[in-house]
Order: sequence, then structure tokens, then C-alpha cells
Amino acid sequence: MNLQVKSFEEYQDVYNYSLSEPEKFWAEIAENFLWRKKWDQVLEWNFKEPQIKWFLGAKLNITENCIDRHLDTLGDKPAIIWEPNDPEEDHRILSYKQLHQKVCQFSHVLQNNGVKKGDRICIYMPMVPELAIAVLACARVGAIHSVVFGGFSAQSIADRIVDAECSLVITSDGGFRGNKETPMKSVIDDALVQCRSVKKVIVLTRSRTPVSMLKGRDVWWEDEVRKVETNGLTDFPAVEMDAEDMLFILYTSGSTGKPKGVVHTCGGYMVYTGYTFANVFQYQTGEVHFCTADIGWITGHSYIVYGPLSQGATALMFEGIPTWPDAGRLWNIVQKFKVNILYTAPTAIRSLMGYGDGPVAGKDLSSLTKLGSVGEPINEEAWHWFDDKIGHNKCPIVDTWWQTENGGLMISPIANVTPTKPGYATLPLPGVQPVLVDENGKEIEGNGVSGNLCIKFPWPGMLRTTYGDHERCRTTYFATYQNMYFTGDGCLRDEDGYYRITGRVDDVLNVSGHRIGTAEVENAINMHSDVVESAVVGYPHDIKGQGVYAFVVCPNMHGNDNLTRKDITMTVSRIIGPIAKPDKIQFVSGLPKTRSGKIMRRILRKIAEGDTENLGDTSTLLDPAVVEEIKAGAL
Ligand code: 6R9
Repeated sequence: MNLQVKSFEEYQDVYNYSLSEPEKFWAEIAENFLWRKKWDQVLEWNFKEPQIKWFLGAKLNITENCIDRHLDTLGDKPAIIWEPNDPEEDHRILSYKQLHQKVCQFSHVLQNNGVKKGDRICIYMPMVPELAIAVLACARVGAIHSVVFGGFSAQSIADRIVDAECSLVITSDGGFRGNKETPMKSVIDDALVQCRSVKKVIVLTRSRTPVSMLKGRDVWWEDEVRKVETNGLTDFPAVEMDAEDMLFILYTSGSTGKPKGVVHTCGGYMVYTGYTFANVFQYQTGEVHFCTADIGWITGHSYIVYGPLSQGATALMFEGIPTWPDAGRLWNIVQKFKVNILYTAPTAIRSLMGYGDGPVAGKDLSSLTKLGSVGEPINEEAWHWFDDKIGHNKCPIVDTWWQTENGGLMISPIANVTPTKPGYATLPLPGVQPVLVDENGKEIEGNGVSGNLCIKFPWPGMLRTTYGDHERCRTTYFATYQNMYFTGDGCLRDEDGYYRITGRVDDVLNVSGHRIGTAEVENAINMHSDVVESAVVGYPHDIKGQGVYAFVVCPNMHGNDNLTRKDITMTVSRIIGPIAKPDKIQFVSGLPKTRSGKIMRRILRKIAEGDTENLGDTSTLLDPAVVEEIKAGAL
């Protein structure tokens, strides 16, 4: 079966086929990929344990699919275009042949440093081509990568390294983002004080920040590559993997406790990212695809690295930020490289919108043919601005709903196929079976309804487990509703059957498209020595979508309010990372609790939203007076 549908009628036919014959459908899709050995069975599953296996018995290496199979036909074509943070610095282009050579060399480096199939490798790097090379080299040698976003703190990195028992870390001296230079190796040094499993650290030179290199543990990327070059080694035969062998772990926040390591496997993830990339973006050979996400998030994994490369696409990778040196940066990049597909986030659109039309004026955006949005609900104003000013009303916008756990796009228009509607992710992709359920887990049928979004049948890109703790996977995703995967999102289905995601229904915030667990932020705030307890909720924020609002009990604070606010912010930054810093901190004498001691977050959420008229039933509160005080002091 062709990966791309070409009309809405064809979409409907294929969708119906994927419902009635899911295994046949996915087998036909999987035929479009490179396997060393095909599957004996397409699918084995139950959502009880859960146990999900796709393409059983199949053998492959995803990098042969993403690189080797294109060498004959596209060898000299650009695989990765890299635009540095500083527009004055030269950009780089890696052809498929060059990418192949670099991935092979670095695979040797990994092997020379003791890496074996199944080992876990932590990658903490800036957005440079070597990050993609490191990811692909791990996959080529059969090691499991765990990429940690460059904005996370030493403590967060340490938690992730310990959880996955990583044996090696790949990092750089430092990185550039906007007018900031951020250290990376020194952050890793701080993290590794707590990590006994790590035997080696490979350090790339990027910012030339001074670093301390430990004898026997730390080696330079360039030195290691030079050794391989001196030995004249060019090819590295990819290690054969089973379809269900782990490909990577990516940590993401949930509603409780520490982030969990979402596990994706080789075969299903390859098929799902390649298929959704080709179909939703209707990628045509030669087009330049620019996804503005960081590879530290799932969007970068699936739609900068694996999805585009598996389809022989040209992926543009950008080191910097959209507002530096000025708010015209993305448009300059589009113009410079004649970008065809621009895939970005509502938070970026809203932020750029705030600078007015000036930075867009005079920029040649005529190369653009398709636009995409991901990470959070897109408001209508931002949708229309994107459509008018950037797409000049001729580029379809694909508002793609999906999650780290899903591996790839789930509910989304198909470019030039599905009629779009502002604010709507529209319809499920072939193979995806969404359902809305009420609090009791009863399916809500028909249109013009809303409920909690679940998926009732497996798809190849879905998570298989949470690393080292399968029970957590079961309770988080498969225990709320029987025989369904629960997304944690609320959703409505309009009269046309179109889906609109309304946001999280659990205690997870979405700040600038980043998932942040309120419990994680509370734990970090509570580590500050003056703090007795705290409660964190979200509130609507013009640019970030949601902001972080913290109610903090701090009866004997050391210094004044503002100093303590700064100290608490610093604590969160140190424990989690700057992305989780509270936007507002309100000191309160107590938190609204029920007689059984549960914090009534519903009330705090209302106060944070500024909706204090309508707090609902407060009769179960232990001390209703505290609510009046909090209302009076709201920020
Ligand atoms: C890919 C990614 C997942 C959460 C998800 C939902 C929100 C993502 C969205 C969207 C509305 C969209 N989300 N895409 N909400 N419309 N098009 O972002 O993964 O970081 O795991 O976040 O993001 O709430 O549950 P992840």
C-alpha cells in the first residue's frame, strides 16, 4: 500500500480498511520499509498487562532504513541541513553519504569505548548535527539512547541516568542559544557525582568553554573519531535488532512523582514515524522539512531524525531560538534554505505574533507549501496569523495531536487531503481508533460530545513499557479505563466528527509545549528550607499557553517576600531546570484542604485563573477562611 493517500475519499477508504483489517493494513504499510527479515506475525496484544508486540520475529536496523537504503538513489542529496545559532557562522549540509560515513565512524567510537547492544547511553547535547549522529550511531550499534533536553538540571539528568543505569554519556563542552552560552560538560560532571553506572563520557567541542576532563573516564569526540579515521575504518555493519528490541527511552512528566522512561522499540516505531511523516506532510522528494523542535523532545526524535530520514527527506535542524538575533530569524531561515514544510509550536507562533508584522515583512516565504503545529492546543488567533502571514492562505496547516507515549502523529489533518478547521486536530490517522469516555469509562458515542480521550486499539508506535517499572506503565495508562490506553487529555468531537483537544485532565501542565508535572514542581519547591508545603497549578498564559502558579506556605521566611521568591525560583531551576520555574508565587498561611487532608486543587485552579466568583462547593473544607485569604492575595 502506498504510504500517502491523495484524496479525502481515499483517506476514508483506507481508514475504514484499517478498522476492519488492522493487521493486514499495517503489514501492507510495513512492506514499504527495509527489513533484514520480515515478521512471522503482525500483532500480539492485550491492554491488561499490558503486552504489545508488533511485527514479531522481524529483524532490522532502523539506521539501514534511514541511511543505507537511500545511498544509491539519494547519496549526494542533503539529509541534514544545519543552521547554527549565530547567523554569521557557516551553516552545514550533510548528504546521505556523509551522514552514513559519520554515523559509521561514531559507531566505531562507541564500540571502542565499550558500548554493546542493549547498553543505555545518555545524550545531553546542543542542537548540532553531532546530536543526530550520536542518536543514529547508538541505534546502529544496538544501544538504547536516552536523550535529555539541554535545559534540564544536573539533578534531573542524574535521576534519568540512574533510572536507566546508563554506562556512557555523550555531551559537549557547552552550547549556544540566543545570546546565551550554556555549559554542558560541567552540568554532566555535577550529575555524575551521583551516578556510579557511568564509565565513559564522550565530549564534543562546540563552545570552547573550559572543561575538566577526568583521566580514564572522559574522552574528546574529535580525538576518538581521529583514531577511527587513522585506522581507515569507514563502514560499520549495523547490528541486527529484533523488531521488539528497545530503540530508545525518553523521559516525560506524569501527574505523580518522578518522570517516567517511555520505551519505544525498533520495528513499530520505524514504521509508525515513517508512515505518519510521509502521509501527514505529504512529503515530496527534494522538499526541505523544517521542524523547530529540539531533539531532546519526542517531536525532534520522530520528525527531525527518524521520520524524515526514513523517507529520504531533507531535514533542517536549527541550533538557536526564533527570537534571536531578532524575531525574523525563522523567516530568514525559510528564505535562506527555501523551506517547504515548517512544523512548529503554538507557543512560538504566539510569541512571534507579538512582534507584529515587521519581522515578516519583505521575507520571501514563497517556498512554503505546508505548515504544521504541535505540542498544545492552538488558539484561533494564532492559527489565523500562521495561515495569513506565514502561509499566505495557500498552505494547509496540520494541527497534529500526539504524545511522547504515542511515538508519532495520531489525530491530524493530512496536508491537502483533510479539510482543516482552526483549533481542531480533525480526524484520526489510519490505524488510530480514538474513543471518548465518561468518568465511569463508558464510551460516549455520536457527535457533538466531549469526554476523556482514549485509544482502544494498539498502533505500532505506541509505548511498550516504562523503563524498569512495567507496573507504572499499567497503572498510568491502562488501568483508568479497562482495555483502553488513556491519554490524559480531554477532548470534544464536534458535529462533523472532528476532534478538538481541550487540554490535560490530570495534574500535568503544558508550559510552552513542555509537559511539567505539578507534583514534580511541588517537590522541588518543598526542598527550599523555608517552605512548609506548596501546591502548584496552571493558569492561562498569553505566550506559554499555561503558566506555573505556586501557592507556598512559608511562615518563617528568611528575608523578604521578593528575595524568598527568587530563592524558590532558583531552587526549582536547580532541581528540575529553568523550564519549570514558577511564573507566580503567592505566599499563603495555609492551603485549602478537605477534612481528610487532601488539597482542593480545583479551588486553587479557579483562583489562579482569576475566576474567584465561582468556586463551587467549599463545604467540605477544613478551614473555609483560608480561601478568603488566598482570594484576597491572588496575583
Ligand atoms: C508531541 C508532544 C503531549 C501532550 C498531549 C496534549 C498536548 C500535543 C497537541 C496537544 C492539543 C495538539 N498536545 N499536541 N494538545 N493539540 N496538536 O507534544 O508530546 O511532549 O508528550 O506532550 O501535549 O496535552 O497530551 P508530549
